[in-house]
Amino acid sequence: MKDCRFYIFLWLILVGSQLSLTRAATDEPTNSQGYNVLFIAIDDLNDWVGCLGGNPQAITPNFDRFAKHHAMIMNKAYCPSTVCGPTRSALLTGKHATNTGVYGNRQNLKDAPKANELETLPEYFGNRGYYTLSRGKIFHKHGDPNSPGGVDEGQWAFQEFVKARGSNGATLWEEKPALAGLKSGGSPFSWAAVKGPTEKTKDYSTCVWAANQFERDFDGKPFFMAVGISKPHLPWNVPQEFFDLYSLNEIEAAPFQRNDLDDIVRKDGKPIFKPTSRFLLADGNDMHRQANRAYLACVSYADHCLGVLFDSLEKSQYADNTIVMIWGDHGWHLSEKLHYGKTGLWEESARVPFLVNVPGVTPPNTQCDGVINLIDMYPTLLDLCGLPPNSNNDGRSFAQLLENPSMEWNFPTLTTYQFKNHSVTDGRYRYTWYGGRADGAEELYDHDTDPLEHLNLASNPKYKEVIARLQQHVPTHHEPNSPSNPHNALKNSKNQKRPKPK
Ligand SMILES: [Ca+2]
Ligand SMILES: [Ca+2]
Repeated sequence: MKDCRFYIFLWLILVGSQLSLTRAATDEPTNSQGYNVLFIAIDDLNDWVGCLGGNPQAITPNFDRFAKHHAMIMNKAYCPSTVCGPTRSALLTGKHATNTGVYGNRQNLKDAPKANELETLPEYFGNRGYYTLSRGKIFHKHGDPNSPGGVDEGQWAFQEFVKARGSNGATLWEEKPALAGLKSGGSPFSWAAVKGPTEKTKDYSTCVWAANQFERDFDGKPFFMAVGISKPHLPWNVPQEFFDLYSLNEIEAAPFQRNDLDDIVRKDGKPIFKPTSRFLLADGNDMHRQANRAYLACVSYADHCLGVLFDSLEKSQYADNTIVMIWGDHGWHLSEKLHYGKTGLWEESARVPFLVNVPGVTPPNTQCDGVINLIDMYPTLLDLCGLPPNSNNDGRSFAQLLENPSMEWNFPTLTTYQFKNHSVTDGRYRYTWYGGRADGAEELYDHDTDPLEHLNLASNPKYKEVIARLQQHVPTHHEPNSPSNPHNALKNSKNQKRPKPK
């Protein structure tokens, strides 16, 4: 009898714990019971953050403190695409580029017939009882004469949208490698110390705005707040104090192999890639250390701004019922693969920083090696907040993984760059297929023996089965490119009419 009571007692505990874990998934969200969501995007941040371990020189006390006291770090988080526009379009619509045709920065999801009617993540929350608000870059910006200022930055997706503003002050000094080689596109490869003051700069102002929101209420509703941080996106112009954190003489530049691209070849044996113009500028001018320091200065600046937000949240009424997801939109190379920037399908481009706090669920100061994708955030947040699943979502909820970070989690994930180029990783191997760029050329890397992806194993017959297994995750459907906005972002947008979707 005693045994029987014990088992009933045990059963009650188990049922109780199950109920508490799934409570959020069944209750209607309210401000007192359900979760709020703080969704923080950091533009072009890689893993050069203290607690993420990508560069031990990084000085990021606020990230580190947040991780120590509140966050789980997802070590194997990947982006759906390795450039701003398509990765954000995918994670916000919940659909991969292969299903929407939004493959590049010039393609506004609102012009894409397969994307323009999808309910985006903030809209989904806003249409189901949440108060939604935003400041800073969440959606990619496009020229648009039909919206205030001629800029479509996704303001339509939020109930309250505040344009990011700020002033950097005068430039104090600038190290600018000759920009002549960079006219073909992308942001200027330049960096400068600016006068500030830091308190007037854009990201700081954005974080003060966000910090102030924790002192208000939202008409009795839970909130979904999206905050976009713009650094470390180029140009690397931040106040002098952040450059001063790093001594140029002591900076160790990231390692790279000069012949690293030689084993990535077409079927005729010719190399697919060559060093980028930014790499040649930094290399030719012996400026790798300067470039590394400038990026680190921007990371420390972003960390400083986020500290304001973390402090305010910690002290607020929302500290214990707000899910925080902090993510970078794609990785960034600093000389690895003879490349400065994004757009690769290598680990340095595809892997993103990802910190998450789900109060009562994620244990703080922990790390998880389960493979996830930013496109999984949409279904995961619905799951955690008890909203109905969206059948249009391509991603998979990883809510279970947050409860149990060491569970079996075997879901290889996809990163795409432009039409028909894909990379799949299962956390150990990375398989890449250039169906669009180089007639089906391939790469395979084994991270157990080669974490920096130096040795391309794709032509080694020993790995035939590994390749066949990962190939199953390469999409077979490729939606054609959606219409391109001829104006990369904002220039002359007043004269442009957005083409009506067919
Ligand atoms: Ca970006
Ligand atoms: Ca190589």
